[in-house]
Amino acid sequence: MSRIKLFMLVSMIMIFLLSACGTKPNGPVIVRVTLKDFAVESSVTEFKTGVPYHFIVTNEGQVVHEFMIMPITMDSMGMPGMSGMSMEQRDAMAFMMIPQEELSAGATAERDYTFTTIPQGNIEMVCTLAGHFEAGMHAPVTIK
Ligand SMILES: [Cu+2]
Repeated sequence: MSRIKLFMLVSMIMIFLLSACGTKPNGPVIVRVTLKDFAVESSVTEFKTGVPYHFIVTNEGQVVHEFMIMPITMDSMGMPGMSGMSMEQRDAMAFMMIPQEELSAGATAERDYTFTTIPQGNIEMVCTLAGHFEAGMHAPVTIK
């Protein structure tokens, strides 16, 4: 093999290896969530099971918030049926949560989460700190 051909072969292998490095598998889907006094807004509201999501949650409010994705059942008064529940019980129901310790005013917290099952019923992004849900901090999502 001539030097030129060897050089070309090596070059082609290098180019192949470099381009192979450039084609990374798709990363997680970015979900930007904004918490306000008192609302929850999300760039994604329709989720699919098996897809990795990267949640970037920012508290743009003046007070501390938390972030949870959980099933919500409303009672006959249109209030969330979790008034009798302890914080531990609510946490156990949640698919994912970012506690208030990480979401003081102005803070941003991040989590990776992949839905594995299609839940029954009404699923919402919520903040369940006292009075916040009732003030408007809940937004329905769908999981397919
Ligand atoms: Cu809140």
